[in-house]
Amino acid sequence: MLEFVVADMSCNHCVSSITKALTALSPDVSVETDLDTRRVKVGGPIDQAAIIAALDEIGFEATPVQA
Ligand SMILES: [Cu+2]
Repeated sequence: MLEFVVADMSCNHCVSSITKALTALSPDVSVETDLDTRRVKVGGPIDQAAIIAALDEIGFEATPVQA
C-alpha cells in the first residue's frame, strides 16, 4: 500500500471526497483513512503520482510517507 499524509483532511466530508476521488481512478483501488493521524493508505493498481494528482485536483495536498 502507498501511504500519504493529507494535512487538510479534517472531517468525514474530506474523507468521503478523498475516497471518492481515488476510487474513481479505478474500481480496484482500496482506500483506508485515519482522521486522527491524517493518513491515507491506498492499495491497488495505481501509482503515487496519480494519487497525488487526483487529490490535488480536489484541493488536497498529499505528502508520501516513506515506509
Ligand atoms: Cu472536511
